Amino acid sequence: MSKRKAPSHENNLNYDFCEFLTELAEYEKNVSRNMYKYKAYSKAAATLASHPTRIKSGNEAKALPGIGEKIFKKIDEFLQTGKLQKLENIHQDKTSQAINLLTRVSGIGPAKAQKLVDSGIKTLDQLSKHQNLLSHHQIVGLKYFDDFEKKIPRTEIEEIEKILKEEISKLDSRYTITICGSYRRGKSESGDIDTLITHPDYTSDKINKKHKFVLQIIVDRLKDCGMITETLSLGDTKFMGACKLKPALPTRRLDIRFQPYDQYFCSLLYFTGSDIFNQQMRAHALENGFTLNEYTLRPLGTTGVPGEAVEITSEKDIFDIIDYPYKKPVDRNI
Ligand code: DCP
Ligand code: MN
Ligand code: MG
Repeated sequence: MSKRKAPSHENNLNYDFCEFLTELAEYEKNVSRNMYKYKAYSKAAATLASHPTRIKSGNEAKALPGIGEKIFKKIDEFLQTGKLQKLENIHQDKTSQAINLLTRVSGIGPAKAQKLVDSGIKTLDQLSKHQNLLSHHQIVGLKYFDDFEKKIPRTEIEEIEKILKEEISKLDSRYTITICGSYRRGKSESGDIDTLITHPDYTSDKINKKHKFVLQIIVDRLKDCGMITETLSLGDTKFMGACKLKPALPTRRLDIRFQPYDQYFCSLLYFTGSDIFNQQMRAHALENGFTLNEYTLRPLGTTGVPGEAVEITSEKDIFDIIDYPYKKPVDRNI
C-alpha cells in the first residue's frame, strides 16, 4: 500500500477536475471520516479520468455515472471561478492541515491523526517528541517520512526485482515472484514495491503447518542479504516493510504477499490494480452473478450465497468468466 495518489495526467482531458475531486475525497476520508462521501468523490474522479472528451459544463457531467448534483455544481463553480470555495476554506483550516499532514505518515490513519491533533500535536517535529504515543510502524513511518514520499524510478525497481528473485530462489527455485502494483501496470515510477510470491507446494486446501513460516523465512533471507532494512508488520501472508538497494538511495516501501498457488491469479489481478480498476471489475462481476476478491472468484447462487471457487488458470480466465473485456496490465491505469 502506498499513500498519496495524485490523479494521472496520462490521456486525461479532465485532469484538473480529477485533481480537485481527489482532494475533496481525501478530505472526506481523512478529516470528516465520511467514507460514503469519500467513495462518491473518488468514483466521480475515476469517471472523469476515463472520459474521452473534455467536460465543458456541469450539465454535461451530470449525465455520467456517479456524478450527482453536488458534484456537477462543483464542476460549474470551478469552470466559472477557477477554484472551489470549499477547498479554499479547507486550505485555511489548521486542524484539516494538521490531519492531512499526519495521515501522510505510514501507519497513521485518520482516527489516529485526529487523536494526535486533539492532544495538541500538529507538526512532525511535535510528533517526533511524542514517539511514546506511536506504534513501531508509525515510528518507522515518521523516520522515513521524506523517503517514503519519493517516487521509485522503474529502473531501480527492476534492480530490486532481480535481487529479490535471486535471493528467494536460493531458498527454493520453485517460488514464483512477481512485482505487481503500478510497476506491473507499466508506470515509469511507483510509490512502493508490491511483491507477490507463490509456490506450488502451498495451496489453500492443504492446511500446511510450514505455511506459517514461509514468509518469515523469505523475509529473514532478504534481511540477511541487506535488502530488507525495516519491518512494519509481518503476518502469515503479508509483510509490510522497507528495503534499500544502495546506501546512496532512499529507503523504499516494500509490500510482500505470499499467496496459495490456487489463488495466485486472483491475487495477481488484485495486487496489480489499480484500486479503482479493481472496484469497477468487482462491480461488473457482481452484475454478472459472481463475487471476486483477492483470493477467489465464486458464483453467486440465486440465494446470493457464494458457491465453490471457480478454477482459474490465468488472469484472462477471470475476465472471460465474468464477461469483462480483457485488459492488459498497462490498460488498467484508472
Ligand atoms: N489495492 C486495492 N484496494 C486498495 C489498496 C490496494 O485494490 N484499497 C490493490 C490495487 C493496487 C495494489 O493493491 O494497485 C497495490 O496497492 P498500492 O497502494 O501499492 O497501489 P499502486 O501500486 O497501484 O500505486 P503506487 O505506485 O502508489 O504504489
Ligand atoms: Mn503497496
Ligand atoms: Mg504500489
